[in-house]
Amino acid sequence: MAKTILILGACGQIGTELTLTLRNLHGSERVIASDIREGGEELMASGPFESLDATDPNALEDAVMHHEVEEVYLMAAMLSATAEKFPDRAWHLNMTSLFNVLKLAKEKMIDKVFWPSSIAVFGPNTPKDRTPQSTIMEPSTVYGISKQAGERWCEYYNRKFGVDVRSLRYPGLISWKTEPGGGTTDYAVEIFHHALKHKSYTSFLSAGTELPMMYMDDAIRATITLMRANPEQLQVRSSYNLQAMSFTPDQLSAAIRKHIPDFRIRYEPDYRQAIADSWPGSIDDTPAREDWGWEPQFGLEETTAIMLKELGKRS
Ligand code: AKB
Repeated sequence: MAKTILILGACGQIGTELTLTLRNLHGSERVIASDIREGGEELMASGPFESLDATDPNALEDAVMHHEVEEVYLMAAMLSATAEKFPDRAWHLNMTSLFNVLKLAKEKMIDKVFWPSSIAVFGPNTPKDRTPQSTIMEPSTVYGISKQAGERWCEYYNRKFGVDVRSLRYPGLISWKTEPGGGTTDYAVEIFHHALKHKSYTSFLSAGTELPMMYMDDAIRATITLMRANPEQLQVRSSYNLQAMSFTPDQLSAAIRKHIPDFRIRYEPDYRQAIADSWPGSIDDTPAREDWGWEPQFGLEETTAIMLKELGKRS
């Protein structure tokens, strides 16, 4: 029987596009989308959906057995800004779901796992420019602490029990199909919606806050390429650094002004500024390039043009 893939958190920003892409590659029936709530129209119409809470070990095991699942993509998570408001819930969701999946993999009920980490694993004492793969990591956010702990557990389960778990440290992700929710990098998506609707945006990060970012197509391609890589190629079993582009709100607004000349941006930094200030401005992703051939395809200009074009069709 051909393999079945289970996506946990399929209705979120990454989960939606990952599910659609995997369904194109493997066929709709082979990719089970699951989440605690239903997703957008395109996703729901594209193939099977199961209501599933990734923190419930019995429900997860039942789904894995029932669908004869071989690969799990665990995309359910509470992101940085929301996690600061609900630390207990964030820790519970981010860690319990990971343990549930790792345990099933340890018991050989699943062959392969993808788990997303983040640039949030780094902290204020980390070198900010071209942050290396291995460096000081003292995350100062609840989300970052959960991602750093998760990375340690992934590596542990791989080395100790041979679990084939693979991971990427995603930067801020920019997409038009599904909006992000609860992240510090969300401004870089919100700004496009506001630019088209109001020709103005009030940024919750200051003008000069540089952060690593990536267009969603690059993120999906990175994820699938990593999952297809020969296991012997993969030296990093915590999580790979990944870089595509870095920019500030000021630079992004200048790129938008090339398409909408009267677009205006104002700055009213809030509690998310401290989170952004604790993260790197750019990432050194040499191990990802050397081990499995990572190379980004979208920069700031291309991303801006696509976002305005695609969102413009809807407004
Ligand atoms: C967030 O802002 O919390 C996420 C992330 C960088 O992991 N987008």
